[in-house]
Amino acid sequence: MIVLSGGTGTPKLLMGLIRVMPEDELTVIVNTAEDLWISGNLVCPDIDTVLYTLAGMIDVRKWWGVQDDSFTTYQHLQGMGHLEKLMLGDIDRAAHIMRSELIRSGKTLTEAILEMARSMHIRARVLPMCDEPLATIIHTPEGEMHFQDFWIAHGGEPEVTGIRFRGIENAMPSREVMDALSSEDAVLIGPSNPITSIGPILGLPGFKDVLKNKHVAAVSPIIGKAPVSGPAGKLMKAMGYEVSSRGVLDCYGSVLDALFVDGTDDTDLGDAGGIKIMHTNTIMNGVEDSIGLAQSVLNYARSQ
Ligand code: GDP
Ligand code: FO1
Repeated sequence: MIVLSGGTGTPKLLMGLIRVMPEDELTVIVNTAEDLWISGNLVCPDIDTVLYTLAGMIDVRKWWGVQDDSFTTYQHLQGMGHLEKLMLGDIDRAAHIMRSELIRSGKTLTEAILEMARSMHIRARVLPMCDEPLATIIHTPEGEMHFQDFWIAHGGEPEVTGIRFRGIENAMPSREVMDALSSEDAVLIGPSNPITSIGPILGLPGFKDVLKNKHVAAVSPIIGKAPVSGPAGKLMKAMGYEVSSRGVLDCYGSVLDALFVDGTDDTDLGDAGGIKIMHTNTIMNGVEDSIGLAQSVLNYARSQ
C-alpha cells in the first residue's frame, strides 16, 4: 500500500498500519513543502515525524521531535543570541546534520532519507515526494511568509489571503516515487492537511494523472466542522473550501474512490459523486485507535 503523508494525522495512522500489515509492504510518500534550512541544516518536519514514528522514537505528545530529547544546543545558541525558527532537539538535530551532510556530498534528498531510514531499521519505504526544494508561502495582509513563520512565529494568527508552493512548477515526483506508484494499486491519502500536506503532493506535475488508474481512499482530517488539530480549517476556508468532510471531498475531487469519515460526523455528503463513503472511528488518541482505523482501511484496500 502507498500512503500519502503529512506530519501529524497520517503518522498516527502509520503507527497502526505497521501493526496490522507487513511493514515492508508499505511505501510512504511524504510532503516536503514545509522543509526549511536552519543553522546550516535541512529540517524536514513531515519526513522526520514519519521516520521517528516508524522507528518508535516519536514524541507522541507533540507529534514532532524525538521522545525525551534534550534541547541543550538550541538553548546555548539562544543564550548566545542565535535564535532558531524551530525548537530543535539534540537528537533531532543529529538527523538534520546527517541528512544535510549526505546532500552536501551529492546525494539526492530521497537517497539521504533512504539511508537514514536504513540506519533507523525502518522496513517501510519512506520517500520524499520530490527531490527539488519547495516552500509553502502563506499570503497575509502583513505580507508573504514561509509556512513555519506563519505557524510558529505568528501562531497561525494572520488572516490568510492565499497560499502558493514556491518551486512546484520546476519539481516533479522523484523516480523512486514513480516506480513505487507503477507497482502498487492501492493508494491511501492519510488524515492530513488537504491544503498544505497533501496539496503539494497532488500538485506535483503529473501526480494526479498517475492516480487516475489507482484505487484511492482517503481519511478525512475534518470531523464535523473542524480539524482535529492544526490550521487545516483556516487554510481550507482561505482556499474557498467548506471546513467539513464535504470540503475534503471537494479538495480531492476526481482522484478519490472512497472517503473514510468519522462515525460521529453527520455532514450530508449526498451521493458524493459516486465516491464510496465509509463511517468509522477516525479519532486516534492512542495506539489502539490507530490499529482500529488501520484495520478498517486495510480491509477496504484488500477488498478492492
Ligand atoms: P502536519 O504536517 O503537522 O500539518 O500534519 P498532517 O497534515 O499530517 O496532519 C494534520 C491534520 O491531521 C489536521 O488537519 C488534523 O485534523 C488531522 N488529524 C490529527 N489527528 C487526527 C486524528 O486522530 N484523526 C483524524 N481523522 N485526523 C487527525
Ligand atoms: N512546531 C511548533 O509549534 N513549535 C516548534 O518549536 C516546533 C519545532 C519543530 C522542530 C522539528 C520539527 O520537525 C518540527 C517542529 N515543529 C514545531 C512542528 C512543525 O512546525 C509543524 O507542525 C509541521 O511542519 C507541520 O507539518
